Amino acid sequence: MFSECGGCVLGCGDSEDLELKRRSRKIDRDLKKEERLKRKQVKLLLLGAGESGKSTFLKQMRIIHNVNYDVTAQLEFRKIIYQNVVKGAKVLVDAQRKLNIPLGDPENKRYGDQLLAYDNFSELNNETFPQLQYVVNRVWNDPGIKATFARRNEFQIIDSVEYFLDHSKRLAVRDYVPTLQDILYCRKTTKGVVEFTITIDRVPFLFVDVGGQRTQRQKWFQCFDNVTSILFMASASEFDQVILEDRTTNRLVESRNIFDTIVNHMIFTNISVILFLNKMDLLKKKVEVSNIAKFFPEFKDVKQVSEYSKEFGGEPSNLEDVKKFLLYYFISAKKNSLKPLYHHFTVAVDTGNISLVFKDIKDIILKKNLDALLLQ
Ligand SMILES: Nc1nc2c(ncn2[C@@H]2O[C@H](COP(=O)(O)OP(=O)(O)OP(=O)(O)O)[C@@H](O)[C@H]2O)c(=O)[nH]1
Ligand SMILES: [Mg+2]
Repeated sequence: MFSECGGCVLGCGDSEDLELKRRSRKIDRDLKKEERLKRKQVKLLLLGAGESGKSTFLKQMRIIHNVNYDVTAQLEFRKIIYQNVVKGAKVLVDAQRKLNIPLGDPENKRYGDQLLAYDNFSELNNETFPQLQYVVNRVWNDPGIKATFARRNEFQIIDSVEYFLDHSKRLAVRDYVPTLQDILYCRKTTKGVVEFTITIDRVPFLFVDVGGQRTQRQKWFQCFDNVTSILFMASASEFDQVILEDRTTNRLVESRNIFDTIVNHMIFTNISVILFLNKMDLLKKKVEVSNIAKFFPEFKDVKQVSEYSKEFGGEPSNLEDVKKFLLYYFISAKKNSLKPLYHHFTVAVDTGNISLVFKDIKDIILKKNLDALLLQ
């Protein structure tokens, strides 16, 4: 008798034949399982300009859903945090000199010189940073540097520099381990595409985090398949700043242009878009010192904000008026009035805030996913 595979002719026994069949059935089962999982999977695409808070949002997802950072990751953050602090202090000294702002204490000039000469960033660690902390602190506490910092919209500096410079002493100990808050403030530009899956309510959520800077955006298209929802991050506090890439284009204009492309893109016709007007903590401080109407003259003209029925002629120092304008500014980019657009005002570094916001959007997303599954 020949077995199905004809193996006996070659001298192989029935048991080998059975083993082959068993393996083949297992592969089939695994493939089906993978297929089912893929269909059930929620794919969330994080989009938005550079520094809008996409990676910070993903960090919050890990924190909120208890996907801990291991020791290697924590130590990696430590290194980047040290770089954030020293580079930030160095940018401030450079700007103070270029803007011709006098130092409060002329003695601090030599500390500034020391920082400007420093370029050993790859060597920064828990042994080398403590040696520099005094220099960093002297510089940061100088009134001239504080005056420079107040004009930070005129040059390029990361938003978290204030947080880290205020905490530099705490970071300058040998056994320093970044706290979750430190990790949230840690700034590292995303290059390429980062995928991370978290199982939430027994559903696999695949978060896709991309780099938002101009050179990174050509990589976005490779992630556009099978998207459940788009989480679009816009930094609301950047209305008086220009982008790093060309140092000319207003950051809010850049952000809205990207939003326009995404929200009106054919491929996303049936995809829900959730807009996050992020960095509300920074916007709150910003409206007190910077007049949005100077950068967006239409601020004064906006009389009717969709979703808000009341007449509107804003007050630039009023946070609520500015929020309404920003919402209008983004919503008005959407050409299809029937396409729903959800929005949230967020502080991505605030775990409590993002936890509440995510609870809200999770329901929308899961419902969308269920609808899609039922349609299949
Ligand atoms: N104060 C404050 N800082 C924020 C907020 N959201 C993000 N940040 C900080 O802003 C910086 C940029 O955030 P990222 O999450 O790296 O921005 P991104 O969109 O991933 O940027 P790319 O990777 O370049 O596209 C980080 O230092 C964050 O800590 C916020 O709501 N408030
Ligand atoms: Mg990023």
